[in-house]
Amino acid sequence: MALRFEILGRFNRARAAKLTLPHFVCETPLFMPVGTQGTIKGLTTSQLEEIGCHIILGNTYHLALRPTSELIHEMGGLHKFMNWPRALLTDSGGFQMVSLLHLADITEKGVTFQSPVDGKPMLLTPEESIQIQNRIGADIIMALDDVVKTTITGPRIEEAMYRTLRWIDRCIAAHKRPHEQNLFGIVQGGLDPVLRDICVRGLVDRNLPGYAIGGLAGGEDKDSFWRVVAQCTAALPEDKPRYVMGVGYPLDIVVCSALGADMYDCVYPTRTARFGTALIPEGVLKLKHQAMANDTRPIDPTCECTVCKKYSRAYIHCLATKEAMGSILISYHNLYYMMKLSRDLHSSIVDGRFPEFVCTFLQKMFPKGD
Ligand code: PRF
Ligand code: ZN
Repeated sequence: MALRFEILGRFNRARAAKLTLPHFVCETPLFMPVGTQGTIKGLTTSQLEEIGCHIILGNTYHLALRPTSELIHEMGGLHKFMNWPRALLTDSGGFQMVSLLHLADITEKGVTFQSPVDGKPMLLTPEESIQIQNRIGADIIMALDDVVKTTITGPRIEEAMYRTLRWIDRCIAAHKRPHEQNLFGIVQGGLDPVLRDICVRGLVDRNLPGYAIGGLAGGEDKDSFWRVVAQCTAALPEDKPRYVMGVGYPLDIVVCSALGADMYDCVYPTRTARFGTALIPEGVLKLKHQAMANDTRPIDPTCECTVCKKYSRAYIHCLATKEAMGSILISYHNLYYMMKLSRDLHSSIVDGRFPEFVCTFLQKMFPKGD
C-alpha cells in the first residue's frame, strides 16, 4: 500500500483525516479539480498550489489518446510532464468513454469504442487501463468499472455490478506498481441496496488501499443519491479513504462529508465558470447578467482570493462574454471557493465545530429556510 490514512477528528460519521500519498500529504475532506488533458482549464500549476490544491484528477482515456501514455512515461510521468509536484489521481477511462461516446460497447473483455482520432474500433480492457495508468504514474489509480446510468433499471444494473467485481481481480493482477500507486476499487450497483451491499463486500474482501462510490451524480433524485452514499460509507472500512466520484455541488460535498465520505471530484466549478457563473456562499452569481455591468463589488466580498481582492463584478462581466480571461478569473475564484470549503470542512471537524459549520453553510445558502 502506498498511502497512510490517519483520522484526526470525527463528528458522528464525518471524519477529517491526513492522507499521505507518494507525492503529497493531503487533508480530507478534499475536492479534486478535474484536469482532463493534463491541465485544469485556465489555471497554471503554480496557481493551483497557491489556492491550496492538494490533488488533481486526470483522465486515462483522454491522456491515452493524446499525448499517449507512452509519451508521458518517456517524459518521466505525468507529475513531471505537467509540472505538478503534488498528488494526482487518474480515472480508469470506462466512464469517460461511456459518458462521452454514446457508441461505446461494453463486453466481458472491456470497453470497445470508436477512436475519435481515426474512427477505428479500440478496446480498453481492465489490464490495459491499469497498464496505461501505471505509465502515467498518478498517486491513485482507479479500477476499470462497468458504469450504467442510475436512472436505468433492470438486469443491466446487476450485470454491471458483477462485471465490475470480476474486473477488479484483473485490475489487481495487472497492477505492477502497488508500492508507488494506490489502486482504488469502485462500488457499483445502481440504486439497489442489495447490489450495492454485494459490491461493497466483494471489494472490501480484496483489501484495497481505498474505495470509490461510483455510478452516482447521473440524474437520480437527491434522496436516492444520499441513501446510496450513506449505505456505502457505513459498510466501507473506517480506516480507508472513501471517494464519491463525479460529485459535485458544494451542498452535496457538505452532505456527503457528513455521511462519512472523504474525497470528491467534479468538472462543475470550472465548467460553470466558463459559462460565467461564480460560486458564492449564497449559491451562484451569474456574471453575464446585466445587473453586474456596473457592480463595483468583488464576486464575493467575503472571499480572500486574488480575483476578489483585485477585480470588480463589472470588470469580469465585461470580459465574461468575449475574453478568455473572464472564464479564467471565475475559474480561479471557483476553485479557491472549493479549496476553502474543503479546508473549512476539515478544520471544523477537527475543532469539533462541524454542526455549527454546516448550519452556517446552510443558512447562507437557504436564507429563507426553503
Ligand atoms: N466510474 C468511474 N468514473 C466516474 C464515475 C463512475 O461511476 C462517476 C459517477 N457517475 C464519475 N466518474 N470510473
Ligand atoms: Zn474569490
